[in-house]
Amino acid sequence: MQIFHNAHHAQHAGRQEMYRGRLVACHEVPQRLQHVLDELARRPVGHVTQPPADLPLDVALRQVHSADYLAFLANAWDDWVALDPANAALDALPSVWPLAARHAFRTDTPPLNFAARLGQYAFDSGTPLMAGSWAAAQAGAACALAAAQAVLAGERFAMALTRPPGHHAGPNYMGGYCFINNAAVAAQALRGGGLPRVAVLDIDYHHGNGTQTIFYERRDVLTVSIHGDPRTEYPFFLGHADERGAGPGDGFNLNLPLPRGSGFDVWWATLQVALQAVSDFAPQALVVPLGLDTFEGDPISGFKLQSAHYLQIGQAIAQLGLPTVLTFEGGYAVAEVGMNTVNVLEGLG
Ligand code: SP5
Ligand code: ZN
Repeated sequence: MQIFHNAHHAQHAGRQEMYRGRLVACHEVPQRLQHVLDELARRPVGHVTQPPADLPLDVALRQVHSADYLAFLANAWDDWVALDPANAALDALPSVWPLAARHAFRTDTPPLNFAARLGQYAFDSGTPLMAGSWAAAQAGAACALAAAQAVLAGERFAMALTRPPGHHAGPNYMGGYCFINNAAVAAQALRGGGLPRVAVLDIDYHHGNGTQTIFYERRDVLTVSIHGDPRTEYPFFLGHADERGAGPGDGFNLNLPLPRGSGFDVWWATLQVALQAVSDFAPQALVVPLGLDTFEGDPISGFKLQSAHYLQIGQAIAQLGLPTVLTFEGGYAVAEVGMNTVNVLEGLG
């Protein structure tokens, strides 16, 4: 398999995220990806390479994100520093939002103040943005696009091994450590390559809210997600079982929330439901937003999967028999994330 590695990922290295009234050390750190590369050096289950330099990246980004959001990201760091030169030493984090309440706040009058615009384009204060975030996110999207192109060219499996992750990023917002939705870029590129139906099977601990929203009214991209129940788990405001898609996309979104504390037995049984839904859709390709934060040792999550289970997960994905793009999403047990990721890839066979 081809593994497209984002050589620019470490330009995005947040210092702190807001959590319950405190700034705490970021969980989404560059060492995560380095551990996967180290494990791949020990167990070479694929060919680690870089995306080509001449990909049509801007077009691919505009197909899943709004032009105003992309312009916001491209200028965000400069605007943050222009707000106050002292900001150059700080990560940007939002602290004010246009709450969606009836007659309360407008979002059709974009504020000029950058701190306010940051709030308009971000849904949490856990996603620091710094000087290199845009470069890192763009290079990551290039990995996703390259992985899709590899699969279109006949590769059975390809992976975008990149951070920051992507599956929480929506059409016009960042959050959940995500800026550009790499899985959506890959799925859209597979569609653009002429495949009539593409399925997304999101197995990160957290609901893939951004991917769901991007494809919510479409029937050409099925979105399926297994995740911690949003009644207690992040991102809280999306990911319930009754969200089935809308308009032409009605019936083409499937959420399979599980209680915090769930172990492998219930997760595995739920995976069978997800795999059946993918099979019933009869797609020509699959995208798997691969989060390793379902691991029992994850510091911010609540499932109890063990390292050996990731081999089985890889095998089950392979048994679908579909050309498959994987994107690297969550997984914050840093010392184990390399082993768990490569276990999935080894399981693919
Ligand atoms: C891609 C992905 O997995 N994003 C997850 C974003 C979760 N953000 C909220 C995390 C809450 C952090 N809790 C800190 C616990 C400190 N002990
Ligand atoms: Zn996650």
